Amino acid sequence: MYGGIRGGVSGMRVILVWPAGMRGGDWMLFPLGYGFLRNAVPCDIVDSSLADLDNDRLAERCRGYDVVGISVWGINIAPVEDLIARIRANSDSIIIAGGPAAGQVDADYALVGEAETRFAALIAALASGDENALAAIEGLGIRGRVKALMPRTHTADLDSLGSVDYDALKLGAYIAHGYKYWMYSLKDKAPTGPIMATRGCPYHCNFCAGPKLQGTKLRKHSIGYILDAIETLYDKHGIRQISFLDDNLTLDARWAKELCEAIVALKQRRRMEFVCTTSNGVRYKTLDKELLLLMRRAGWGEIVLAPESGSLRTLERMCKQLDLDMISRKVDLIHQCGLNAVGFFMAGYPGEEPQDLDDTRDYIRNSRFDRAIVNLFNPIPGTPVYEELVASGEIQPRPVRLNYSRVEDLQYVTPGLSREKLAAFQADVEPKSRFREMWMKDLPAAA
Ligand code: B12
Ligand code: SF4
Repeated sequence: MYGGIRGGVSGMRVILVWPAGMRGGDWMLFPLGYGFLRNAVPCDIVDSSLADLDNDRLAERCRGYDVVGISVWGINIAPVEDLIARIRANSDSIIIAGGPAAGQVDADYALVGEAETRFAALIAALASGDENALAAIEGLGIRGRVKALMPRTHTADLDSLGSVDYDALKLGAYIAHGYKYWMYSLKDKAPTGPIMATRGCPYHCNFCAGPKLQGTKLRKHSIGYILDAIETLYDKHGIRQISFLDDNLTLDARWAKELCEAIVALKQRRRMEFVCTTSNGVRYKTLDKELLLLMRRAGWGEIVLAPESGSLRTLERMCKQLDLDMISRKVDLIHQCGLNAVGFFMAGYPGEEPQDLDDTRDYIRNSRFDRAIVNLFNPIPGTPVYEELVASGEIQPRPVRLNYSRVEDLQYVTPGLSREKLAAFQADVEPKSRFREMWMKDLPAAA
């Protein structure tokens, strides 16, 4: 286990709640970020979806704490607003919002983006009542006074943030509640354990908040740290699917090869059997035959790529910086290495017209992806495209529920299209998006 920064004993009683909205019909989000925050500040953690607490009972549960921390994503803004009102009606706890959409709710303080060090500094400043220390916290939002901003500095040494204590986060309870997915081409899903091995992304896709939240420099945990987490998940929690949550695990190909080699060696030495996934996708450019074969040997069964569109016009506006022909060649290479290829696509990007949707549909049909996953565009606060749409008056900067699959939930529909056209596109493309039912267990054994 790796230690972690400690905010010291502040005397503050702190609770982190994982509020409503982090669980849907067939999915649930695991509070990995809380695993790091609790290394920085001693605190209790309560997940409303595990404990089956409605907002009234959750607010009651927070009573007696000096500080209540709440994670806000675009998907749970309304329930968080409701929770904040109930906590305020019940107690005078200080409410701190964190997470990607923290700036969108009416908390006392807000920290958007990576927060371990700033959270420890905030609790210390609140405990001491030192206004100067409060003012020195980068990007801190203060209710009615200062808007929360994305941090520009990020922790360079990720290992210094400490190991995630999966026991304390009750990983077993998540698995019992069905937390076991995000591998698209595997039929029988194994118990899943999440790891974030790197943070940061140097690309600037206009629709994505990743680089803003975690910076544009790729930072990596040490390979020893990652193996340690894998062994803990395997031995203590019976995990057989290691789910890398990274934005871009393979961006530094040399390091990714070393990581795969280390996983292969670990598996051989300890006779372990597990699969690995990178379900958020990887950039195609650094994938070569050597890396893909190593990934296959380490336990990958599929590689997810994100072309996003078959329209060159749209790709340009997205600032995706990708070459569709090269993606097609990479898909072939992925297959040659005995892996499935999954593609992420998006429809309804600002400025799109029916021709762009046709281009995307044709690209998907002509591609050799084993499966295509099509989402609808919905603007995410904090991203360049969101700011552009607000500036042009096309959307109002008000909290909305992020949803990428239901046309009726879209905050924005580009003028060249309509909800009907997007629904027709979904109906046309989605049912045909599994081209090859080539499931993991049918793959040839790794070389
Ligand atoms: C992994 C991931 C997922 C995983 C989640 C796995 C899990 N945890 O169970 C999966 C794939 C399931 C997922 C799903 C979705 N995701 Co996602 N996801 C990410 C990703 C890549 C990393 C998040 C993560 O786990 N980070 C690791 C931990 C350590 O960091 P963290 O959770 O962010 O927590 C840190 C800070 O945010 C902060 N913090 C968080 N909470 C709190 C609370 C307090 C009180 C404090 C002080 C601080 C704090 O401190 C933590 C430590 O630094 C981010 C992009 C990114 N690079 O951040 C997108 C991201 C968070 N996802 C995003 C979105 C939109 C989604 C979806 C809604 C997309 C969809 N297709 O529907 C879904 C939601 C589920 C659903 N089906 O509806 C957006 C969020 C934008 C927004 N404003 O809300 C992001 C930013 C990507 C993007 N497109 O820009 N996602
Ligand atoms: S979509 Fe992927 S590559 Fe583009 S900025 Fe976000 S994390 Fe980086």
